[in-house]
Amino acid sequence: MSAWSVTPAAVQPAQVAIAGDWHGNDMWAERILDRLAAQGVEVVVHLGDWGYWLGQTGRKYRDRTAEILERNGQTLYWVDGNHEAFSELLTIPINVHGTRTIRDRLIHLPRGFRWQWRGQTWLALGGASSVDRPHRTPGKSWWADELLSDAEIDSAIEGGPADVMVFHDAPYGIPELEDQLARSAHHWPALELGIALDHRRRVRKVVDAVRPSAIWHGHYHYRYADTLTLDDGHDVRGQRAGGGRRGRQRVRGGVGHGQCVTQLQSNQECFPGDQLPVRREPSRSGSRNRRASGTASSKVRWPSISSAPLASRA
Ligand SMILES: [Mn+2]
Repeated sequence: MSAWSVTPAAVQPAQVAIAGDWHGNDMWAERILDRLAAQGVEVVVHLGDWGYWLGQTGRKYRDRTAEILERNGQTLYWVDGNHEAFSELLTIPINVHGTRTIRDRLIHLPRGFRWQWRGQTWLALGGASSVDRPHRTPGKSWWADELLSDAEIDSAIEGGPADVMVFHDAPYGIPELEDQLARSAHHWPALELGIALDHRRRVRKVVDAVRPSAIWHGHYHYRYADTLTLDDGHDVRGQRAGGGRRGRQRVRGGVGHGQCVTQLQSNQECFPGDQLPVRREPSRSGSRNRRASGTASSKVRWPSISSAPLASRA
């Protein structure tokens, strides 16, 4: 049995899986976690809409997930999505490490939580808007807390630069995603689309300030990889995680010594060789950056994960 911790920094995995949007489906959870276990993956970062629900349904899902994690020797760290029961989740106290222990091996990463994996700073930032809000009941299936607050955004920015960000929502301006959203816009009320757009712009504000090289997000149930170029030319590459009906999608990723290589895999589909480069600040990069570039054949074995990272290429 591997060690686990309520704080991801205490675990330094050679490989991590990134997943998203299980929506409380314990069959998806088990299938994905078992597959990852077979690949030796012990740490999963989940991008939200993991499925913290009210009542017995929610409790059973949490118990079941914890059982699988224990059996497999895995730990799951998750950021909140929009479909989580915030009225209950937020009452769980934050521990001294800054996380919430939902169950053993099942750890919630609050908005703005940061940690270090192998020299890279990761930043978690949950939240998103529900475009189907008119069909939901406040306090039972919808919570105003789903949206990032000004304070959360300010706090995330004040933390300074990060190398990798994990969101539930996506930053505004990723061309492939915005195109896809425009194609599906007719499904949703204009008011809700406006709120969603505003929320992506708020997430983008964080990305502009934090300048990660790579991001992963969930929420949209749309799988892609694209590059977001910030105003100053800084590139951010990313994809969303598998989810919804695509719950079996996995993306493998890992963090190596000063570099991060990911393989994105969906069933038999594979996006090989995607790289998460190290931070490109001149003061710290130097030889490490050069070594990182182009070494898809890392000595570290990269697992597959279910979401997509965005990594920048210089
Ligand atoms: Mn969502």
